[in-house]
Amino acid sequence: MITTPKGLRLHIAIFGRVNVGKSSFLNAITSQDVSITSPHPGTTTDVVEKAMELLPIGPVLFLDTAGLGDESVLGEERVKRSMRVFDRADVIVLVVEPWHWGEYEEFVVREAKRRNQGIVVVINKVDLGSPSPEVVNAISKEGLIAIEISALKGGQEREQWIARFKSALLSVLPDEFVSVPPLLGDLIPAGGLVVLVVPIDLEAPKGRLILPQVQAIRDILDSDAVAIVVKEREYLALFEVLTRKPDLVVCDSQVVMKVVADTPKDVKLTTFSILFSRFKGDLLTAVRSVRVLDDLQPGDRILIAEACSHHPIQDDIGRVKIPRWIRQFVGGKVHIDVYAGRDYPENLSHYKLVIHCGGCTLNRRAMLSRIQLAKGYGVPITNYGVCISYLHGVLDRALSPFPAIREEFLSMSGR
Ligand SMILES: Nc1nc2c(ncn2[C@@H]2O[C@H](COP(=O)(O)OP(=O)(O)OP(=O)(O)O)[C@@H](O)[C@H]2O)c(=O)[nH]1
Ligand SMILES: [Mg+2]
Repeated sequence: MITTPKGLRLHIAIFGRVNVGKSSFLNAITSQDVSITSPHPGTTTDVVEKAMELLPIGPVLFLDTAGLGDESVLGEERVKRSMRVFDRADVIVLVVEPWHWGEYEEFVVREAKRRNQGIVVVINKVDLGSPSPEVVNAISKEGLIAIEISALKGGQEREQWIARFKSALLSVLPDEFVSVPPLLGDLIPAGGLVVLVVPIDLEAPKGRLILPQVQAIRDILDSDAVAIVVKEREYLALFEVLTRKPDLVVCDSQVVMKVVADTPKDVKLTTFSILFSRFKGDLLTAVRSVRVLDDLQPGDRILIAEACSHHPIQDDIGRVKIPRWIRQFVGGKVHIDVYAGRDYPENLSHYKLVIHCGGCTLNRRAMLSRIQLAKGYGVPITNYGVCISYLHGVLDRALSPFPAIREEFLSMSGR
């Protein structure tokens, strides 16, 4: 049942000339025959609305409009109705054919820009031909994001272009439509006790804690709970002075094995990076993807992506430690590319797996967009924390605060 009021849904208006495949696009996305399609131009005559849950974005309302043809008269009632949709939309999807960009497209882009609406260009029917240089140039001149699709194709191809569409959509939609799950507040009772295990090693910045640790402390305080911060060396001794067991233990991924060993079995335990996988991204996707590590062959390529470009230190986690653990795990030589900062390869197709950092310096929208981009290439994407715990054989334990995801992990690994 759809209960979100229309006003809280992201309104996505689909514009395009007659017959470009607007309705076919909508039907493919919704996996339903929501809107009638036909080879005859002018099939959609009134605005067709379709509300749905478009994960990971949330509730959306698609508005499929009647296309304009060169013979359309701007004053026509049908055209007026389509134009009114502009005022209701948060984001515009402009569907075009690979060989046609003209006044109509310029008009839609101008109207959307005037209203500060995000635009995603969908170049449909690429099964009939690649986008012409005119179309490619016009899109790049306008600085627009475009994806190429074939709305009629099904199966994996459809799954992948839908992911690419979501990635593009995430990069243009207004911030208020990106809902952010709690960091850890929902995992603890009010008045609860959380222990944060924070190593102070060479990687720790001088005189302060790092962002995920600070955010965790703040979230614990906001939840009216108690935060205890301790290094891994003092962790075991802490239990001697605690009068009750903690409700949750969160540790740095790099000390997860020691912390697992030192923590009573019935205490929930996870890592900062796993918390961030949920907070900024998609923990379930990260957990499903990490299993790829089992099937890696020598010669396979992996991408390690780090959102910030901190100064790499000698024993850097992304550049040195994770690659070393992976090579030990795979028992052979895998190619590992490391990208840091704003750099993120446009083409991910030759990677078997992407391992992304927690993304504490990215906003959720950017992280989700990167995840969808990888899915768009059919490439599994996991996160540092999930990967490190998996490589050390303790992911099962580190998922204990997330029983549904842990169950899925256990069923996947047949353990
Ligand atoms: N070859 C090919 N044909 C497509 C594709 N997508 C849609 N079509 C065909 O294009 C025609 C028009 O599709 P519609 O989805 O009705 O297009 P529309 O933009 O909604 O058209 P109007 O509502 O008339 O403006 C239909 O015959 C579709 O089967 C595609 O990716 N490849
Ligand atoms: Mg239509």
